Amino acid sequence: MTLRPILIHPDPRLKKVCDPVPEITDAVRALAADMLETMYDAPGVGLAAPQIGVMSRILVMDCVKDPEAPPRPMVLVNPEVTWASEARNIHEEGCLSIPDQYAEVERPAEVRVRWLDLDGAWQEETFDGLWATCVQHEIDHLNGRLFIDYLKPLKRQMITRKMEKLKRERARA
Ligand code: K1U
Ligand code: ZN
Repeated sequence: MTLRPILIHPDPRLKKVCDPVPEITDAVRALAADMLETMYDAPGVGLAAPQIGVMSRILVMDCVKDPEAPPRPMVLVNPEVTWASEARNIHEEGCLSIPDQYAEVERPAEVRVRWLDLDGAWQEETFDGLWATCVQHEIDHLNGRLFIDYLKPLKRQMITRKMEKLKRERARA
């Protein structure tokens, strides 16, 4: 398993729609293992393939909050939202590609999602709470959308400028 560098916004790869995965192969399983390792190391509760520069529809997440509870690493390939609740939820979001910036985003409180697992079998599950927020945030990444795209233009611009400065500083270091 390998830790992969996480792209920082702005980056054109974070704005692109990702390609469906045609087949579950050992390469897909190895990529998923790298993504989980990278997510836990960050640390984060989710990660989408384009955040490590891979333009494929794969996301990983683990939103178990209780440190005493066993982890629940999930890998979702070609995920699709099949149902979204009318009820909405406002949750504070962060993004590993936009470090140290947080904002409230309103989304459906519950979503049903269908995806391919690493055995090539279709799975379907309804998510709520942080799981629902996270899976929607990650599917947005697969469609080239970031949580700051939900914010007012001025706030989005302010965050983008901070990230440009961070990238310049990191490039100099
Ligand atoms: O996609 C990403 O950039 C990961 C992101 C997912 C996410 C977080 C919160 C709401 C929606 C989506 C993160 O994991 S940011 C880091 C974070 O939230 C966290 C880090 C350590 C412990 C708990 C949470
Ligand atoms: Zn993100």
